[in-house]
Amino acid sequence: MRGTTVILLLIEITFIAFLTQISEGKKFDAEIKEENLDYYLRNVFNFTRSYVSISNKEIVRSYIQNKFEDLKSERILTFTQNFTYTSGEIKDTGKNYVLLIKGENYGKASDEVLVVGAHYDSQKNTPGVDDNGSGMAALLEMATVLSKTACKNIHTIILVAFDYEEFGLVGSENFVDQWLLPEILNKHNSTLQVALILETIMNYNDTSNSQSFPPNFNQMAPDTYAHLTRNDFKGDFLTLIGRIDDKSLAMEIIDEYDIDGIINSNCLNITIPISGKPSLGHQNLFADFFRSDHTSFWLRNLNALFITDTANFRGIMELCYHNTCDNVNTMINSNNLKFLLKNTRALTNFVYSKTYANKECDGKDGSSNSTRNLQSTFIILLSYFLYHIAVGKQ
Ligand SMILES: *[C@@H]1O[C@H](CO)[C@@H](O)[C@H](O)[C@H]1NC(C)=O
Ligand SMILES: *[C@@H]1O[C@H](CO)[C@@H](O)[C@H](O)[C@H]1NC(C)=O
Ligand SMILES: *[C@@H]1O[C@H](CO)[C@@H](O)[C@H](O)[C@H]1NC(C)=O
Ligand SMILES: *[C@@H]1O[C@H](CO)[C@@H](O)[C@H](O)[C@H]1NC(C)=O
Ligand SMILES: *[C@@H]1O[C@H](CO)[C@@H](O)[C@H](O)[C@H]1NC(C)=O
Ligand SMILES: CC(=O)N[C@H]1CO[C@H](CO)[C@@H](O)[C@@H]1O
Ligand SMILES: CC(=O)N[C@H]1CO[C@H](CO)[C@@H](O)[C@@H]1O
Repeated sequence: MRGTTVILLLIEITFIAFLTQISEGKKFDAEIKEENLDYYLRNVFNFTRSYVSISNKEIVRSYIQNKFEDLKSERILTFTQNFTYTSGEIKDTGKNYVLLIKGENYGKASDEVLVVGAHYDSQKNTPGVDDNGSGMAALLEMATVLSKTACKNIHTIILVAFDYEEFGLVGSENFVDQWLLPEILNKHNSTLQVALILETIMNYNDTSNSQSFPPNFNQMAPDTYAHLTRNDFKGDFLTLIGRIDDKSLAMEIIDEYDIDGIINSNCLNITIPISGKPSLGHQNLFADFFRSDHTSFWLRNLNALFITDTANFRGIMELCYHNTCDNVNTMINSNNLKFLLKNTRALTNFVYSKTYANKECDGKDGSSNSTRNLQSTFIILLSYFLYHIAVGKQ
């Protein structure tokens, strides 16, 4: 009798522990919708937005600003960061748009801030649907679901739409030096976990040999090169490029990437053999790995990952990169939308897992808190009931 009782009790405890475990942590898979991403690409990031077409740029700016303003609340702040861009005779005011979701630790040294950034400007002659409308679409969708969830984050999340990436990474440099460091990290003594930089993230191509690579790539990233060889050089993966310091974070994103039923794509890490601040020599040697806003973080020894579909090294973008055909007709198709959807979900789930206390807010959203509690209560009652029947029988 003793033996059976103990075994039953153990089974019960394991069962409850298991249930608690699987329902821990929120996934935003249901809230992140393909149609929203599609909408942003078709209606917002569908035309040239560089300084030579300033009126278009203003349309996109006011769209982002309004979107962020709509999400504002007691715990969600918005900022517009203005900076001066000069180059030859061009003098323009650049604008970064920031949405800050305060964590419980906001303003304290224990805050481990997480940044997600994408640039909203485009090159001069391109509608820039993939470059980098896709990153912006993901950012806006992420902003919406993270702002609307009733789950309170412990650590602060900062989402930023950068200006002037296309002309020297000026927007992100200003963001880090004039805002992130003085106004947040140094002021509060808080730390940065990582900045995720969403570049071109929607071009999917599962045709053999659609993936190309920069010169000497097989020496620079032998693991990735071996994977490409095995995979027939298909352009069917998302790439996370980081330094040695960023690698463990990349591996955590790869864990989140395991979402079935959307599209058969992979997520690969490329680790550049650099630790700390990259030297000028490193920047020349690995030039292709320094082509976006993450560079502004690495140069200040802050963790960042460059997240990309590899842009001009894949399929149709070999032709369309920074060109007129990076447009709605070429870039928006079912596979690309599904790829963007999967990428957005995996990255949002990662952001959540790094900033939320999963135990406090679980289930699908805040409202299912009580449902979850009811479920647990029911399971505990059922267990006791079974236990007593078992004991009674002995
Ligand atoms: C972009 O979308 C807007 C809003 O739907 C539309 O008015 C405009 O014609 C589109 N522009 C291009 C170049 O397709
Ligand atoms: C940036 O400029 C806008 C006007 O374009 C202004 O409303 C805003 O207050 C400025 N932001 C800062 C921080 O100065
Ligand atoms: C930040 O840390 C420094 C050095 O440890 C300390 O002198 C300073 O008072 C701290 N500031 C805040 C706001 O906690
Ligand atoms: C895939 O890549 C191939 C080879 O580069 C290209 O010809 C084809 O158009 C691409 N397919 C799509 C759907 O972009
Ligand atoms: C969920 O329940 C916990 C504890 O009962 C509570 O502190 C928390 O605020 C609830 N979350 C939501 C979103 O209602
Ligand atoms: C991934 C990628 O190619 N991003 C591009 C965004 O735009 C800048 C400026 O033109 C390019 O240098 C980046 O390569
Ligand atoms: C493609 C690639 O480089 N993958 C590497 C990612 O990191 C893991 C863990 O260190 C390596 O085992 C992979 O080879």
